[in-house]
Amino acid sequence: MLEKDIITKNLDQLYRESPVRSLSEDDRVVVFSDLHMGDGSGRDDFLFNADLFAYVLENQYLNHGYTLILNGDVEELQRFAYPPIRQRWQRVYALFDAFAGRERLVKIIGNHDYSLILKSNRLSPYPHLNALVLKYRDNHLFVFHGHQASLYYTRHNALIGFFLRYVANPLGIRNYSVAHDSRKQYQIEKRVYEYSSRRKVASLIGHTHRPLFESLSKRDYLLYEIERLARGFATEPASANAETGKKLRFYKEELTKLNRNPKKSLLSSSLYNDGVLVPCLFNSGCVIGKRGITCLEITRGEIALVHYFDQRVKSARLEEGQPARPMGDSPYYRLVINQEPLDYIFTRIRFLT
Ligand SMILES: [Mn+2]
Repeated sequence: MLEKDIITKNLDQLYRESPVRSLSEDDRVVVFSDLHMGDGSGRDDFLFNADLFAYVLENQYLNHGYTLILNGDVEELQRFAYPPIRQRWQRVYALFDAFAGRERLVKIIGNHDYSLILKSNRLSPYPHLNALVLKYRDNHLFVFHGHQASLYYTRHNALIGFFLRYVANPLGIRNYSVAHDSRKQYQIEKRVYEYSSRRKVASLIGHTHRPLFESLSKRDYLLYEIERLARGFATEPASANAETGKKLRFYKEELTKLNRNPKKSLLSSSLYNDGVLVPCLFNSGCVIGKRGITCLEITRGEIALVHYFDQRVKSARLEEGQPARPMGDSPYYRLVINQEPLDYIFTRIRFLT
């Protein structure tokens, strides 16, 4: 059996066995993944955005009726034991508890916190799912971490865990994971893209730490925007030209920067280069980014990719001329990167596949 076929079979099984929840226009959902919470030491990747994350959970989501979906790799159990994580991040767990107390917490397993789903494991108080299907009208959103699209992770996860905990950790190797291997990242995204497109579902994953909206990476998005802005430049009112020109130059610079990074060269190939783009793949990104946090939001039948950041990256983001909104009196900012109605997305999935 081909590797590709085994993965299709695995994902079909994952899908079949997933609980299904209906999603209405009144429902609000936020999806975060890849927190990689550790023990608070210098080797803990979660530390960098921990305050920002807690602030956002409490002020943007908890008291506004959102269901919190944690889509895998919440605890970094391949490098740390569970008790010190729980001990160090009590404030964050108190927030998870508050969502759970209102029956608005869904915790999905990833490859770095996999042991928590085992029946013998009594460490975590939350139930864990392998995946969740959200049913919106007649359409389906398939929410899972993403490592299931790689035989490498489904077969060797325990071994990788051993390496990270007993070899990489003492040597001070940080964040050794799929997030830093562009070839694996690309393969996983490509497989989930192909699967979702074939099954006519929209998949919401994490795992690769790369935010994706409608199957578009940042590079694809920049190319699209440059095309669109350049096309509009000639026909728009002259008064808008200065602003459009500024954006064009900025996007061009960002693209040049991306292209200059040799590690990213593989990722420059689009996921859909063999045909028309199908907007069936979304990735929430991660909580441990050096440029802040990204997540996926679903409200009023629309899905959005949202970026939260603080003053450490503020100047860079605001220069882009995008409407980042300061959050209350906090040093934090919220920026909706992209937003589309689910109906529009599923119409395209239906007709383009
Ligand atoms: Mn992962």
